[in-house]
Amino acid sequence: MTSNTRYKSRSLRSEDGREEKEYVGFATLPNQVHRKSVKKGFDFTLMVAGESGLGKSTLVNSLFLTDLHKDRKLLNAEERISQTVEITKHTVDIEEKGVKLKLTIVDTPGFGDAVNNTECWRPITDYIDQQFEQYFRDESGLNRKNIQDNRVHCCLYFIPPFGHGLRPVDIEFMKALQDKVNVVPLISKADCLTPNEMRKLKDRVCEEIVKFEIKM
Ligand SMILES: Nc1nc2c(ncn2[C@@H]2O[C@H](COP(=O)(O)OP(=O)(O)OP(=O)(O)O)[C@@H](O)[C@H]2O)c(=O)[nH]1
Ligand SMILES: [Mg+2]
Repeated sequence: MTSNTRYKSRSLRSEDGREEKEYVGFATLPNQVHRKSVKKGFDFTLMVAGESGLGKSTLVNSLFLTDLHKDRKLLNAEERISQTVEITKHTVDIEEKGVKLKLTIVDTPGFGDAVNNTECWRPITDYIDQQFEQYFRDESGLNRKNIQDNRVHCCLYFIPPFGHGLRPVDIEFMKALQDKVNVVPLISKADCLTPNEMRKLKDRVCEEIVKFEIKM
């Protein structure tokens, strides 16, 4: 096989007028896929989970959805962020250097208010499973071009700052999620701790994650 048959090439005139050779062949497949997905944009879904009152909604609001310093005024007790009672979804379209990203943030109600916290992760794992099922159904359907990918890609798990590491409920919670979604543990309200306390807690949490074989 000569090089001619192996790679067909065609000439393209680039923006600055130079002649550019673009190879046509399967070697360009990665570029084609790349171009196609950049044009279409990406979907990314981030979820927050953990005990009630650890600042999940606050993080969501301050990260993406509200401008902290715009018309800032101190709110009274009722106007402050209220407790989340159901799974809520916010979507924002972000564009950076021509690459579009549809970012979805899923805020979940914290556990810990009930007397019995066994299986408190159930609503969250159910939600994740539902999104998988929805995607599966859409993919098996006729109109596969415009599927919106709502599968949860990443879950931030909030660890309370006042304990001495992970509690049994934290371990169980993360273990229930670990095979469905990428879990990223984070220590909430870290501003309440001194740098020393912070380091100790972090080391402890890392040790326990290894000990209990939690996949991050
Ligand atoms: N010190 C400190 N307080 C915080 C931080 N983030 C949030 N808070 C406060 O913690 C309280 C609870 O915050 P929320 O964001 O409502 O907590 P949540 O995790 O969404 O609670 P649920 O909706 O019940 O699950 C609020 O009074 C916040 O002002 C933080 O990083 N540091
Ligand atoms: Mg909340």
